[in-house]
Amino acid sequence: DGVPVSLLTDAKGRYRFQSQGNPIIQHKYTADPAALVENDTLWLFTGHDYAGGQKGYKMKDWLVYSTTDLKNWTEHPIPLKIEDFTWATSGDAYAGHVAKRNGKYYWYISTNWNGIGVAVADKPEGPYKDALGKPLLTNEDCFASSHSWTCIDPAIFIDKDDQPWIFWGNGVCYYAKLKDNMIEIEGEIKTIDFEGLEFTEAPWVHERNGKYYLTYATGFPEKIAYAVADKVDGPYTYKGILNEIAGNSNTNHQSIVEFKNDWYFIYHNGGIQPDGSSYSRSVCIDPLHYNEDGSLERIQMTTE
Ligand code: FUB
Repeated sequence: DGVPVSLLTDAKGRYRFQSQGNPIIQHKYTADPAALVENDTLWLFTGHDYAGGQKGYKMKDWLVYSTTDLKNWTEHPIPLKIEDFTWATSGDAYAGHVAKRNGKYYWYISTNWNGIGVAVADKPEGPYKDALGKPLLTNEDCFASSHSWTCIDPAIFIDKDDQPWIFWGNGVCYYAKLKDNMIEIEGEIKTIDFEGLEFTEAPWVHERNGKYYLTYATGFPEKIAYAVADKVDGPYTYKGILNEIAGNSNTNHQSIVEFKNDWYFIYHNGGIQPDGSSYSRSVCIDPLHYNEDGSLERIQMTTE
């Protein structure tokens, strides 16, 4: 990546490092975090930006990290590349999200321009294989948008009744049910709409105490806003800004998870000096706090 660090990997190609605070990964540029908590391990799936100086996204593979304490991390061998999707090799490895179901791990990814795909693996660290050989969703499924990069940023939410849902979009927030097999859409594709919604991209849904939180990037440069509902498919009520513009990066892209009884807000900034930027981003983690009424305290971005 042009970052001066020599990677000492073990026999399985894993690299172990200690995070020195935010950004948590300093030897590579990482973006678009999506976390999955399984037992005592937090799995972190990210995009991978090229190193500094470039104008425009250059992202050709995705990365996977694991930790049990948010301090000691393992970087696993590259689990998935844009070229693994034969129908999207000209695209870029935009934001994705991994969900576990029926003992398998499903990685939903954006290819920019070419649609949203899904890859499957037996272990969270992969290796992952294209599950369909074609996109799961294309621009044609995004009936309410007119621009060519609208079919991006998938986020999965599996509800208490075991129903999996997929949210995605740029400019318009789309959602649909997934079938139990996780690789087909069930029924109609719909759009999220509520007063105050100015949706740029990066939807993420989580649930706490029976309330459903839809967080998403708003404006550009992006802030993260949130809305709350009693059901996963709404109606949602806008609640306000959760995270400010993330220093030196036009995009922000959050993931929210509970890990060992605490909640975390995971996002990216352009914080590595001197080359960090909107196109050479770095993943950060800060605590997420709820107020007694279920509203969210604004994120305090830290370097700790
Ligand atoms: O990383 C490429 C794109 O930038 C993502 O798909 C968006 O969410 C934004 O972070």
